[in-house]
Amino acid sequence: MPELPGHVLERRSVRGLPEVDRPLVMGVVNVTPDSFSDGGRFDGPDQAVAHGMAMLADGADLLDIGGESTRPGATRPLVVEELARVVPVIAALAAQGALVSVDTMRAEVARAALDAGATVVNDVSGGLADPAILAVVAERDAAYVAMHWRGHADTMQQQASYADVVGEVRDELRRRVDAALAAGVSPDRIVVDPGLGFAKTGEHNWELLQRLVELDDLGLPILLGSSRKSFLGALLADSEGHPRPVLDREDANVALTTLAGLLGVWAVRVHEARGSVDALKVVARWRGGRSGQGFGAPTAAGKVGDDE
Ligand code: PMM
Repeated sequence: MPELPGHVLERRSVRGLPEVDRPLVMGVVNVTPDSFSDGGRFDGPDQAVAHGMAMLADGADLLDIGGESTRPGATRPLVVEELARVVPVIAALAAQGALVSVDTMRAEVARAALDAGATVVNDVSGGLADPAILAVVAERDAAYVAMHWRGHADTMQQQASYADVVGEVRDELRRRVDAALAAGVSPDRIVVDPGLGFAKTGEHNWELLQRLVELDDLGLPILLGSSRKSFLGALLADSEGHPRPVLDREDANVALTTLAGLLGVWAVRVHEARGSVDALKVVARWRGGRSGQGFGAPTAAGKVGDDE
């Protein structure tokens, strides 16, 4: 296997979730009228389910269904609204055999989502918004993503202040993991996520990405969510300084998926599966694995195509 300069993350897996020699691809299905990235595009249950199925066909390993926008400044939906958005979509996708994660900070929504067939709880607050969520995860032995978070969308950017962003994110994540363990969540079911863009400036995001290996001290699989975020828009701004529009940041995100694959993260959370799946196939093949092994539909590995 070719060696990369410097350190890379230790290979880790999550009990009960697919174990393959590459990062998993988590496809995002936002069932919200106001998500910053695709708000309103998939807010009907049928469109959301169709979008999820299309991402699975593109090779996504699991689908993350969310009914609350975390866009800076967003207001929170009522619990009943969030339930009405996510539960039918989760039930329909799980019935089709999809592996489903629910993106929620609420215990009540997590419980209903698990009842509807979800197997992962992706909590952007790491248990801070609703500490009762940890007991739900523990009781159901669900997989749990603890993301780094400092406050709800209406105040989070005021909390983007760090002396050492990587050290503080690591220490704050460690406290969230300790809280999850204390609530009875199994250590082999926990994933951590630095929470790019959550109480972080673009500079903070880049520093976290540059020094990601330092989060390996936590001893847990790492999930990364960079897809469509504003730090990519700023990076790709035009000559007048206008950020690249949200739906036009995919190529840069695929580049980040490639880097994440080389570092060896556990999973990437993306709004479009195809480019990231392709990038990870390239990384897996370059590393010496079988091209495309374990992704979606089987491929004719090694087949000579018309253009070769
Ligand atoms: N980002 C968003 C929402 N949920 N979950 C995890 N674990 N990590 C993230 O980076 C993350 C998340 C915000 O983006 P979206 O609402 O457009 O999907």
